[in-house]
Amino acid sequence: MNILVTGGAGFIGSTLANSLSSLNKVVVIDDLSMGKVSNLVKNDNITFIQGSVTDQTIMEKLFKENEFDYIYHLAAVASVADSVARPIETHDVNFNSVLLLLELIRQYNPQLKRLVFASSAAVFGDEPTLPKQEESVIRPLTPYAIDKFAAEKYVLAYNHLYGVPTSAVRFFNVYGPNQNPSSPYSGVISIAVEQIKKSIAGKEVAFTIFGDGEQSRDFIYVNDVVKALKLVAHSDESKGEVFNVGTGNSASLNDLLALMQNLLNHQLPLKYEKERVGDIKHSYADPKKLSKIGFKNDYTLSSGMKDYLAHVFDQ
Ligand code: NAD
Ligand code: UD2
Repeated sequence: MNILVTGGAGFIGSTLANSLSSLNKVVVIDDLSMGKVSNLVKNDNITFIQGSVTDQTIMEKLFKENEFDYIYHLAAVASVADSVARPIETHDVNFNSVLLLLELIRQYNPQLKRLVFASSAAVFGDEPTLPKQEESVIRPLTPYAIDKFAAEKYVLAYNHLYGVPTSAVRFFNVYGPNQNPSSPYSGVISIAVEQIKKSIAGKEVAFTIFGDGEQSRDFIYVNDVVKALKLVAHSDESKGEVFNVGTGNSASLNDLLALMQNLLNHQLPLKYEKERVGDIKHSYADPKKLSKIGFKNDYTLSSGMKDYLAHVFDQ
């Protein structure tokens, strides 16, 4: 199969591209604004193109030169904070690129078997009802969340309007190897692992907890996210549908930090600051719809964390 992974040098994208590359030809396009080529395994099945999904010339050339069987659109500015600071630029990536992609598929890739679009649990915003089902109240609060929801709607509309085979997935809080800890808004687990690594190496660090640490999230391991992406892409019942991708369990930040410190037998110095503006207190998915098409997560937070730490400390 010939597969396109946009944002394929990023955290989730590279994990997906590496997994697909054992049996498929994979084309990765990424502008390396967050991703790294070193995230990708070296093999002849992966073709890397450095470029922006917003660049019409590059994207048109890509579709003139390839007939894709599957497309996973993961390219995005994945930072909520960035979207608040730069709404116009992030709208171009997080929304306009999706519409461009849909039009290119319509024009050049009629044989496509499926486009899977990466949306986010951010679309739910701060409406407190839990667990989150696909039909739960949508209350996007930031340009990132608004763009994700609008893009989701276009992706699914192209299925019932033009017959383009599409699906969308809303990731909850994904963690695992290759997650870039470099930004203060990187995934909390990637930041905590980075800090505990420095602390074990004897560096003077302290992990900052925004609030009391009782905030909870549905942390899903990246290997389970890749499994869900492939399942949604290949399932007949998933066409034109959106799926929440989470474990259905939540853990507080305090539980998470305790788990990490127990697994590494190391105390991580902590400091407390006030809650981040716009932070939601609790979030977790109702995984029913995804389980109905056969999904079952392989990792608990404990086994996922063990696998992640093994990658980090064995490097
Ligand atoms: P990431 O930042 O590692 O991956 C995004 C990739 O897209 C990066 O490699 C980046 O360089 C690339 N990119 C950004 N702008 C681009 C452009 N204009 N052209 C081409 N490439 C571009 O983050 P991730 O966590 O792997 O996110 C992947 C997808 O999943 C994103 O769409 C994100 O919004 C979504 N998502 C992630 C999470 C999570 O918990 N990690 C949660 C919800 C949704
Ligand atoms: C996630 C997504 C965000 C958006 C949001 C929607 C990531 C990285 N973030 O934000 O894009 O989809 O969900 O709900 O995918 N925290 C600390 N200390 C730190 C870092 C974080 O206390 O150093 C807290 C943070 O304030 C929050 C929790 O940890 O309460 C989780 O933070 P996060 O950025 O990993 O994820 P979240 O859910 O806020």
